[in-house]
Amino acid sequence: MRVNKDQFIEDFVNKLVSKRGKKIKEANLLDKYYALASLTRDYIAEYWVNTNERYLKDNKKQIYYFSMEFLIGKLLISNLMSLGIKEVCEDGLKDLGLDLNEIAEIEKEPGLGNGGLGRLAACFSDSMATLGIPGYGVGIRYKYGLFQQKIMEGYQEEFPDQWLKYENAWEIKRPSESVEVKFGGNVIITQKDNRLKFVHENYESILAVPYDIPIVGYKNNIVNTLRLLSAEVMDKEFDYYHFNKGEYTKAFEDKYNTEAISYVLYPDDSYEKGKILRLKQEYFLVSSGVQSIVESFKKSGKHLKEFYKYVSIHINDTHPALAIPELIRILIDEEGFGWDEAWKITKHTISYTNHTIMAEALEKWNVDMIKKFLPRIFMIIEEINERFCKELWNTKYNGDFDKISEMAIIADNQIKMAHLAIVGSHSINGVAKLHTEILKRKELKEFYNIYPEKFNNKTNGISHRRWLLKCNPKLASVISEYIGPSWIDSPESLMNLLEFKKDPCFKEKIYKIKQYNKNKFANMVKEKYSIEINPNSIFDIQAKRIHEYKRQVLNVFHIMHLYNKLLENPNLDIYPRTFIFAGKAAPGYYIAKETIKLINSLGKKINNDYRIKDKLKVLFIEDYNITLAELLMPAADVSEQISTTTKEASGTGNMKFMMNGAITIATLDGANIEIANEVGEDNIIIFGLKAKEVLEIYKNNTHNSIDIYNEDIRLKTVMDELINGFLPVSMDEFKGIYDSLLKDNDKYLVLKDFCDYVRAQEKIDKLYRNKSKWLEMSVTNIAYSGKFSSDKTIEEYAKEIWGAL
Ligand code: B1H
Repeated sequence: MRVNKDQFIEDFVNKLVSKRGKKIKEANLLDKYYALASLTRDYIAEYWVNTNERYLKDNKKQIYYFSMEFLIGKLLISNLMSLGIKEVCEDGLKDLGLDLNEIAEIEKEPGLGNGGLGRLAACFSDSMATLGIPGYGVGIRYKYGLFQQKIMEGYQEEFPDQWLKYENAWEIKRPSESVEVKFGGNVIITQKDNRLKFVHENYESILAVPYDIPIVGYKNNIVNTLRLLSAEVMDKEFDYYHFNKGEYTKAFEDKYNTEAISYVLYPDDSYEKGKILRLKQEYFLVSSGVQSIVESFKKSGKHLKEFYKYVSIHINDTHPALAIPELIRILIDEEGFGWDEAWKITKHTISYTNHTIMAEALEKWNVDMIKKFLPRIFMIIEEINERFCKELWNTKYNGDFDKISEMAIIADNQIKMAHLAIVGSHSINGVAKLHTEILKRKELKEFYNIYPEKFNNKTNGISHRRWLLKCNPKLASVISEYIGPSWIDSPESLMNLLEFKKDPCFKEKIYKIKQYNKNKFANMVKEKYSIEINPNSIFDIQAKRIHEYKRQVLNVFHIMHLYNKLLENPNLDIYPRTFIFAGKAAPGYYIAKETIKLINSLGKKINNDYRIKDKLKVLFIEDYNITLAELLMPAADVSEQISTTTKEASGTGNMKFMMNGAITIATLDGANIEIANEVGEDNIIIFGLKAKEVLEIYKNNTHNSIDIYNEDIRLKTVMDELINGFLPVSMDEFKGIYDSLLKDNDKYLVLKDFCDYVRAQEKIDKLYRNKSKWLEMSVTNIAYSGKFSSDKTIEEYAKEIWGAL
């Protein structure tokens, strides 16, 4: 859009008055933020309306991305950038004596996601808008996002995330587009004109109220919509009968129970929950989403028979998989279709992404629970299951009861959501090549055998606009200076940087920018934690959820080993390193929480040990979120991507670090493999067991952690230090971690990979000393990172899954 500085200043000053009732002099930071955000939304509005109008006219396929999580991050700066008016605003504010960054900082981040899966949904929304794909995000407007993490005495403590405490400047509430979602009750079956009719009775109604957030395409005048749904009571706000009797809690009980559905995001990443409230959340999202889509499709005047030609519904993991029976329900019960046609429409409409193969994360719902809360949906799932099992019997597996019950959607009183999602959709994709191969050859092999055409890979991607252009403006501008700005529209042209990987002048600039970003980070650390870190040390960062399979403990063991070596010989030549950790642990995940305590205990010991002359520092930065990630990625020298091979489906942090010039130390897992293939083995440090070896170990149970413990004295020392009073905690503090590694035979193969990890870390130490070589590696990583832009990923989804480009 176009606005000049004077016009902007006038608009802003007027907005302060109209929106906040204040003149500049009296306005506080919050007033200024809300005035600016509200003005930005006004600027967006025109394009938003036009986009919607065009989508309506265009007759193009509409893509609905259903996800329980959208981790979009702060929006003010990125919206200004997308509108192309960030500089003008910055200048205008400066004239008023104001600082854009200071104002933008006060925005509350919507923490509506746990990690990679939620952030992926946000990057995809960004890419769809920028590519002009008519894409809608559909999610839940949780009143409380992912908990805020505080570290107290080294332990994680959780606090509610009150992101809506004031107001959300970006959203528009649309009560008139609310829909009714029904829970519980019973289904009456009657027969009329030779057809069964299903009538749902005695249900409880909940209103799904939409709030729309604009998703602004990058300088293309397109604004897509993220629709978040909030649960409200249908009509009765409270019960006067109880109120009059003075029973206030009872009077408001229904309201509370209803609204609880959209109160809080479940904080367990990749971990089975099986909670009734979560089931209600999932159906709430899906039912309101599908109903609205069908309604608006009908308004277009087209026949529902053609629904799938104009609508794609993509489900982000199985969490929204009830979209399948819900669409069938609407088509049959409300629109009068027969089963066969409803089934065909549904299957052609829905596509599914699998994000994990870990057994504990595969969703299963108890049959009785679904029967009770979603009686009609249960009947439909039963029907799908019966027909599917019959198909198996009649085609491939006649008489093979074992095979059929293994593949069934309903078995052992449980509904397997992944099976439902595969059977009821036309596409299932994994999120990195290795992950997809494991799905096809192992985890979902039986399904691949019967539906090979449904399986495909779509390696994840990240928005290079947020993860380079926005979070590392200095790097972005030097890149543009050397290769021109075309990379912003076509990120793969970052490859043109390769031409300069040996150019000393360019490399020096890259070095200076890294130092600038490291200093910025060091200043934050000093201010917040009163810890001095050396910006000339290697910043070695592991930022992600705390999980055993991600192996923060392997990182810790290496640090302890270095520390032991320094204690033995304080003059040992170790390049100074600052090890930085960030990440949240699921509140109920004991070992993950202990890992946080372990990192902090080690930090306490090492950071205060004058003997090692500041050669090592260990930091745990609390409350990892998008905003912190935007500060961390640009400051990293080393990116830790050290999951047990085969366990990390893809990873996306790996791509963000690489894009900001960090060198990756990695196992050949998830998308690390594809990163390694791009940059070549000289530009990434690979270690550890290969997928084949890990699968072999798991299959044949050939691994014995006690043997490794006894054979490697370095490892034995470190392990013993967990429980012998070496760390400033009681001796049994880390017994859980210790036992998981020895007694429980180290499921994630930390001990097995330790030796090679130490070797790889030594290589990093050596490489970093060669500044010229290191910078060449760094530039090479940035150059190849364009491959991992979510624009490219989304293009593939659109062409190969949605049929939309
Ligand atoms: C990923 C999840 C996940 N995989 C359940 N699975 C959740 C599962 O609240 N839940 O119930 C939430 C999240 N998240 C991650 O997805 C993978 O571990 C990453 O490897 C991958 O990069 C990311 C995006 O595909």
